Amino acid sequence: MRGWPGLCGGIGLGVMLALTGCASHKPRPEFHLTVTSDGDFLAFKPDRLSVPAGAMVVVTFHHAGRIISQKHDFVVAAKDAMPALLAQSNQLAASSTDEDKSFIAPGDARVISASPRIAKGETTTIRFIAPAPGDYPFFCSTPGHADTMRGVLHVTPS
Ligand SMILES: [Cu+2]
Repeated sequence: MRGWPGLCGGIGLGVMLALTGCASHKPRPEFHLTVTSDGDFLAFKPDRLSVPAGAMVVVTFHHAGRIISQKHDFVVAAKDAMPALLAQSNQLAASSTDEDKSFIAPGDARVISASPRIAKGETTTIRFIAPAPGDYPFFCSTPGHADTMRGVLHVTPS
């Protein structure tokens, strides 16, 4: 359940929070972003995102490939964590034949949020609370993809 910040935020629907409130937290502003793969190219569109610190970020990610058979995911990582995570994803991929398995280990503290791996034509959504201001890498963990399938999440002071 990486990326789900607990029950209050996890319910996540602004409508629900508006109707029911939340006993322990103030509702956070939601910030919706849409990201796609660049068709069959190994790239994200857009590859620069900007969100305010502390916002509930909702990213809808769509695999827009029509030919490519490889899956994509959308992983947001802590600063400077991408090289180690990519090395680990290569190891996990080499030891697994499960096409659906994530190449990101569950509960990895270096990961802010990670989507499931999705096939062409599929769409997935992740939610996470924007961290402290700064630039954070996002990438696809399928081995080799992050050479070009990467971007920067710019978190601004709220
Ligand atoms: Cu990919």
